[in-house]
Amino acid sequence: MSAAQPHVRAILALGSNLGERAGTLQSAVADLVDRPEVRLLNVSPVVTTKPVGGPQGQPDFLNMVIAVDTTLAPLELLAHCQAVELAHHRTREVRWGARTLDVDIISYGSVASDDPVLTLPHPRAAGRAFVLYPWSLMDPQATLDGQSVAELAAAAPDMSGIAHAQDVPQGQES
Ligand code: A4P
Ligand code: MG
Repeated sequence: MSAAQPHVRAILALGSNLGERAGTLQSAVADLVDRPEVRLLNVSPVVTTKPVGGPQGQPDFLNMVIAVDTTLAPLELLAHCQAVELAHHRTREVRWGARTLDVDIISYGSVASDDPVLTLPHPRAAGRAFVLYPWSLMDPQATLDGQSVAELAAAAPDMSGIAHAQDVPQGQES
């Protein structure tokens, strides 16, 4: 019998700017934790964010983060996130283009990796309020590479483009 896999805490970031954004995020969270190796620990509020990079004129995103406890290895967790993206009809025609669902691994325990297939922590997370701000709302004490996530969010260039999604009236989402 093999030894039990270690439990690791991972932070996952979800984004959507096409279709039924809020419903997509909600069902993606359910799908991400719909297996025994992934347990939901915490969920951030959903925030509305201006697109960072990518083609001009793409719609605003809804973004959120979750914390999970997992026994999946890093690449297994990546494959699982990508399978959930696919299940939500994600296509990858344009880098940073509009997408129904993007799921990124922001951190996996304290693992550091510069492998382009899975870079940990996520190489662009430390400068992105669309990840950092919802993360800081979920966990005000959170740190990323030893730095306060709340302070990183406040300093991120896209912080001014962030609003609380609860401010968007129900049914007026596009
Ligand atoms: N990859 C490497 N490291 C990771 C990681 N830590 N987590 C590789 C997930 N994937 C990782 O990703 C491309 C490749 O990155 C994968 O094959 C994986 O092996 P992708 O999801 O296929 O493509 P992408 O998301 O278009 O590209 P990329 O570079 O991951 O984009 P980002 O950096 O995720 O940015 N603006 C707002 N407001 N909200 C957003 O959510 N998202 C992006 C995407 C840009 N602007 C945004 C938002
Ligand atoms: Mg991605």
